[in-house]
Amino acid sequence: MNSEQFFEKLWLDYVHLAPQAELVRQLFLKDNRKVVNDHVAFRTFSATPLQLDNLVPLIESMGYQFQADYDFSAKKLRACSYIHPDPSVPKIFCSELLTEQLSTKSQNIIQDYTQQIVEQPLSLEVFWSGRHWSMPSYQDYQTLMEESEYGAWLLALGIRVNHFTLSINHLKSINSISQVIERVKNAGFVVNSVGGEVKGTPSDLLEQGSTMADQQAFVFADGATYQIPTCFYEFAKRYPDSKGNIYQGFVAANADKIFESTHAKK
Ligand code: OOG
Ligand code: NI
Repeated sequence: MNSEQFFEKLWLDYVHLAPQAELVRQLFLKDNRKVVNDHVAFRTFSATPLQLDNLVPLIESMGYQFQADYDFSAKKLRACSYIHPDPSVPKIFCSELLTEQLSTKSQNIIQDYTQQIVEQPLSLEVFWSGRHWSMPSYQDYQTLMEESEYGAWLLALGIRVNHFTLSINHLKSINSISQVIERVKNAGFVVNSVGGEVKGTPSDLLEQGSTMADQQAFVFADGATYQIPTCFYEFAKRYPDSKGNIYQGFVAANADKIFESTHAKK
């Protein structure tokens, strides 16, 4: 599978869960020939057959190279980013919930489901495979949510892209992130305002913003249906470093807030 086919599969899975993504893309297709994506992101559970270290060889099999790792100790997450030698191929940001750091109660909930994962050789299809366990009960989802919104999201949604990221650098008619966010808000989408709508500054070499995730109805194990956050769209503008090279990395302080795009709207 080439990277174009890979990202097509990801996009189809993603827009199915977040119809807003196609609408947001259309907002920028009006006056741009195409919308280029900067990166996508995945989430997983540590200490399972789907742990980050087991996904890395698949990412590397597509030609990606390790870029950096990140720690989010308050959220009990770690993450790695990967960059492709072809600059037109989106970067990949992959995080995992450090389940061993959670309370016994949360660990037991996660274990009840992740023990259903069938251990098998992984292929690229894992990145749109969703849950490898039964739909949780709403009570387990909510109990886990109290300690980790990320954990609850992952328990309900499974392994799949949680956002694509529009590259503002590649837009023809708009070049500031605030203009991008205005257009998105004017079209009626809710924007993540954690720490301000724009995360990062030109001196961080990366400015980012995002929508709040779409909500979709899921039938929980107990038969009840609830609307829960699914996936969101991000916007990124990169700046050149002192040598004139456009910064390609991530900024942990920004990422920490972007994670909250799948939190329940307060
Ligand atoms: C990833 C959040 C971080 C970024 O660009 O810094 C991120 C996630 O929500 O899984 O996307
Ligand atoms: Ni992102």
